[in-house]
Amino acid sequence: MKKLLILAIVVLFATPALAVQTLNYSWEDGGTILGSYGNLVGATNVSGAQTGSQGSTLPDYTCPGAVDGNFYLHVAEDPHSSTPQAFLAWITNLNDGDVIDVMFYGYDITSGSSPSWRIWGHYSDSIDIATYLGSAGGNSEYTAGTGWDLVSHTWTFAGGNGNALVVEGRLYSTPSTMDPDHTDYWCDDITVTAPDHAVIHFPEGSSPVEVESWTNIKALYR
Ligand SMILES: [Ca+2]
Repeated sequence: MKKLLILAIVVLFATPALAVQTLNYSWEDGGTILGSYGNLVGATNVSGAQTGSQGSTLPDYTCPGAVDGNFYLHVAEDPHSSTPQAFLAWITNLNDGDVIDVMFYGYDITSGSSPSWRIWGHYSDSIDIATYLGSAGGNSEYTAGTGWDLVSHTWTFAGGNGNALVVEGRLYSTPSTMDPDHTDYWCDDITVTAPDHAVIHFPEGSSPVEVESWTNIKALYR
């Protein structure tokens, strides 16, 4: 009887190490974004050098091309107002205490000033990415202004009523409010690490079956 009790206690406390999955999306399949908030326009999948505007209506800076592979994402803020968000990834079926790590590259050549990217997040349910169930916070650091800069953040899930995390690429333009100013942004190469029981969703191109990502294939049969 005593042996059984000890065995029961051992089983109770021998929790296996939580298995995690890491998936990457690099916009190589022609996808754009999962959604957006605010004055975000012109979400397009691009390749090669791109010319854009940093606050003016004239093209005045250039992105040389993707940081990974051949394709990447373009978005713009037009007109400047508040802080637009591009929804770059969506992690569903999460539980409180789950750890989610996300990083992506944003293009920024203006150190210490706009335009700049930030990584942020908010909670949703696992059925509709458009549900907003409160801010999840993020990283207050901006892209560094040295070209393709990495932004990253680690969340410990505490979603309240929600069980999903929407990862936002936030756009910071100067001046912060003025019509009709326009700023172009580019990003690429997002990596998400989350527990195995979660489902990681990325944008999808027109032929998701060709993508080497189980997430996209699973999403077809959701
Ligand atoms: Ca890419």
